[in-house]
Order: sequence, then C-alpha cells, then structure tokens
Amino acid sequence: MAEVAILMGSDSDLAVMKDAAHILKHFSVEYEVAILSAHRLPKETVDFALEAEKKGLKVIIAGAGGAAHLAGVIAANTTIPVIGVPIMSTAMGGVDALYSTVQMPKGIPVATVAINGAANAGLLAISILALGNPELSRKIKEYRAKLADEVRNKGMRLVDLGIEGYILQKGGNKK
Ligand code: RP5
Repeated sequence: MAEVAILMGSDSDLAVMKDAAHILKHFSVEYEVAILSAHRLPKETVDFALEAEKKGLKVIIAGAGGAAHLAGVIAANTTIPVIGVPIMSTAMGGVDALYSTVQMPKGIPVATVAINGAANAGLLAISILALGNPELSRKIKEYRAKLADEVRNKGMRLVDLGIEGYILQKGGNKK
C-alpha cells in the first residue's frame, strides 16, 4: 500500500518530480503518482485530498509551476503532511511557484522545498516516515553518512592534488 503520493500539476512537471520518485524507490517506500491540478481539475484535486488519509497515505508531495496552488489546495483538505515542490516552468524562473507554494496562511502549512527540489521532497518524506519506522531511520542515517564520506573524500583529494590537479582529474572546469 502506498504511503506517499507524488502529485504534479502537469506531465511537464515529470522531469523534475521523477527525482522524488527515485528517492522513494531507493528507500523501498511505496508511492503512487498522479497528475492533478488546482485549476484544471479542481474537484478531483479536492477529492484526492479528502480521501488521502483513509487510503493510508502518510505524506503527500505536490509539485506545480506558475501560479502553483496544488500543494496549498491539497493541504487545505487534509491534515496529513504536505510537501510542496515549486517547479521552474515559466519566464519567472520558478519564483512565482515558490511564492505561491510557500506563502501559505497561518493554520494550513505546506513544507516547501527549493525550486525544483523534488529529491529533497522525497528525502523529507522519508524522514517523516522514519519517525515511526526504525529500519527507515537507520537507512536515512546511513544515506547521510555516505554523503558526508563523499564530501570528506573530495576534500582529501583536493588537498592531495591541489586546485589545478583537482580540476584536471575532473576533466576540466566542470562542477
Ligand atoms: C502548472 O502549470 C503545472 O504544474 C506546470 O508546471 C505548469 C505548466 O503546465 P502545462 O501547460 O505544461 O501543462 O499548473
């Protein structure tokens, strides 16, 4: 049974929202996915939120771009945690979606991640689920430890090789 729902306002959001799915898959957490829209499918969107808790969902991740009201409308109709992902989809570079998602009125929170931050939305969902799941808690700590190791190793390589050597071994002036 899916514990997390990944919602998006359009199939054009999929290129970003797949990052949340990859994280959930990495942690073997079941999820469902749907395209819903606060503007284009308002009734279905509200119905989804009203049914979410009964269906056993524990966290909802909702990504949308532009006048991004999907996460807010979902949050208004359920008390399970909602994580909003502002999508960079318009000439405004995602700032429109960021403000629309993050500036919720007091009483109806949406935990908003960075513009296009779907991977972090997945990780935040894992952290929430891990509160009641020791195995998941162990795995997320392991994940963090691996991240720390990677950075430590990069730091040691930088000291060993020096700046120019480090850039060369990375194949030029890449990130
Ligand atoms: C939003 O409008 C969607 O979330 C998407 O980011 C944006 C553009 O949607 P499409 O016109 O590509 O369907 O509602």
